[in-house]
Amino acid sequence: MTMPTLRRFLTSQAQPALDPNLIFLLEDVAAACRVIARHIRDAAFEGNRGAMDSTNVQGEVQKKLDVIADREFARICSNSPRLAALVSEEVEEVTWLKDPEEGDYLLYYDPLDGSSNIDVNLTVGSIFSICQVDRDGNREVLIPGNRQICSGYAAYGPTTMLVLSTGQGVHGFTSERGTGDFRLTHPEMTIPAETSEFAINASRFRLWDEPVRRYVTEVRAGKEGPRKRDFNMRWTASMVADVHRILVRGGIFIYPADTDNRHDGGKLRLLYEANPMAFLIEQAGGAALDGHARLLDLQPERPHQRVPVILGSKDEVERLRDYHAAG
Ligand code: AHM
Ligand code: MG
Repeated sequence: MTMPTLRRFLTSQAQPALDPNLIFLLEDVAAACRVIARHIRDAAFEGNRGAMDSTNVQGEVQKKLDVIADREFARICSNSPRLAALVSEEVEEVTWLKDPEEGDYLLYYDPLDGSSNIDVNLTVGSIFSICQVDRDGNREVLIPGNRQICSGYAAYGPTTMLVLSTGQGVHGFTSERGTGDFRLTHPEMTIPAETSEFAINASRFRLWDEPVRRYVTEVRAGKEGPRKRDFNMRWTASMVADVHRILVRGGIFIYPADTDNRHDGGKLRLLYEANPMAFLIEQAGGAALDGHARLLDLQPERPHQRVPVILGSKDEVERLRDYHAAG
């Protein structure tokens, strides 16, 4: 069976054809992810386990690998000929590499998502999103997710995978041992509309609003409850791993606003966590909302803005939307 490499896929299978400078940028993102995978694998030998003394822009304790992953993303992708700016979870200010007239693309990324899982050797990932620069020459990065031209993630698990969409479906690539090349192993990933699996940090039950409590109470009641079937629960505390599972076998992922995080807007960040994942989920036939509105239609107000996130199999996401609408 032939499994095209990422380069072959991007250069010959995308219809309409992709801009070569976008392909160069995606190849740089893939290279950064390969390098980050190596840093994660060898962290124990290179003194890179554990936390830094510093906190990041969000006031969160940074792991050494958060800082390394951020540095590698910036170092490798800054070479891309038409990349104008970087927006990273780990960096407060937007990094402008060029004047908007001299670049075409904006790259948003969470260099190492789920970093609480690094030291326990569970799957972590990198998430990225690409938008086009403002044609009027403005230094603007607050662009709604419906204008993303590409998004994806790398999952650093038992295998290193890169899953992406350029608006023509969702495709998964696995890094081959030896060359490290990403090869197309999961073409046309789609999410079934129906599911019996949910993902939420259930320890926060007491903090949730009524619609989320109602939904979770009903699915937990299983066959004997109003849903009349048993549901399974999974929560890895690594959004990449949870979203990857949903792209492979369906499910719903919920990180709602609650009484503890509402003053921040929620937990997950809009530009480099919610939007790229929402783009993938919709491209795979699922739905992605903040409870009421489509995530991709939200107008960002700040680079590090947080939002509630509900995404995955359409029927379940819409059911939870209806519970929110009912109050
Ligand atoms: P991070 O970017 O600081 O790693 O935070 C994002 C992560 C997501 O990967 C995951 O879904 C969530 O935070 C886990 O939250 P919790 O610790 O409440 O389980
Ligand atoms: Mg993150």
